[in-house]
Amino acid sequence: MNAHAALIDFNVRAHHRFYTMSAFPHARYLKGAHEPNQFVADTGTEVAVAGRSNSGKSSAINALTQRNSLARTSKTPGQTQLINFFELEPERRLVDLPGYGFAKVPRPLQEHWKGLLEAYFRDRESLTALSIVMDARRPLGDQDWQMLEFARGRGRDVHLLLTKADKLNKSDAVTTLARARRDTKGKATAQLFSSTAGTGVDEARKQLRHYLRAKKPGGDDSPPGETNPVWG
Ligand SMILES: Nc1nc2c(ncn2[C@@H]2O[C@H](COP(=O)(O)OP(=O)(O)OP(=O)(O)O)[C@@H](O)[C@H]2O)c(=O)[nH]1
Ligand SMILES: [Mg+2]
Repeated sequence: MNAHAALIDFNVRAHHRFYTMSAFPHARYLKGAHEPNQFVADTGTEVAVAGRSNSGKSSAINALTQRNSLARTSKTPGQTQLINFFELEPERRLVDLPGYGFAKVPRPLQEHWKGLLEAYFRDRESLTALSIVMDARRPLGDQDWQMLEFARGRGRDVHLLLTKADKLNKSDAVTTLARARRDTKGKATAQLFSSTAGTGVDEARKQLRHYLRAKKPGGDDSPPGETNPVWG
């Protein structure tokens, strides 16, 4: 790259950085937990992100925080093997849960994760809501439903991110969203999302902020954007 091109490149990056620094400028990785006694202190509020392995959870966390590599992303499924805690602001966290549905994970480890998740949902008072990330081309698989019912059974709100929406044409995307909303009516809210194209990121962040403000699981104030048709 010659000097002129390098300068332009620098300017573009600086510009990009300036405009993408604002969501959660102090977001940081706190720790990964393999056992409940490694969870960070159960104070403030947090929102967990679950979903099939490779569905795009870590990418969604990066898009929501406008950080390229806060959460590790990978083409190899099963990369997130711990409950990873991220601080967005003091006492406000996002939590990346291990992806489910990855057959190559040895059974004892799968059993361990199951126990870990049960402990997390049972005991975690700061957990106000769960976001389930799913590939918009294959939404609401059996395990997504299990996760949804599991979280609802423990009094948590659920918000579905139908991600990789960039892989669908407009009309398929609209149909998929309408069907997901119909199928989960009264149990979850849903929206289209794309980490790569930026679709629905602002809306999802708005919902996230709403959940993080909630005092107790599920919150008691009404959801944001009731006048906004993007929200279910
Ligand atoms: N086209 C497209 N690809 C995406 C999108 N989000 C994620 N991906 C790709 O999907 C793959 C998996 O993304 P991750 O974010 O690592 O998925 P994950 O759910 O965290 O995966 P595990 O941690 O392994 O369970 C990567 O190759 C991403 O680049 C999206 O919105 N659009
Ligand atoms: Mg991940």
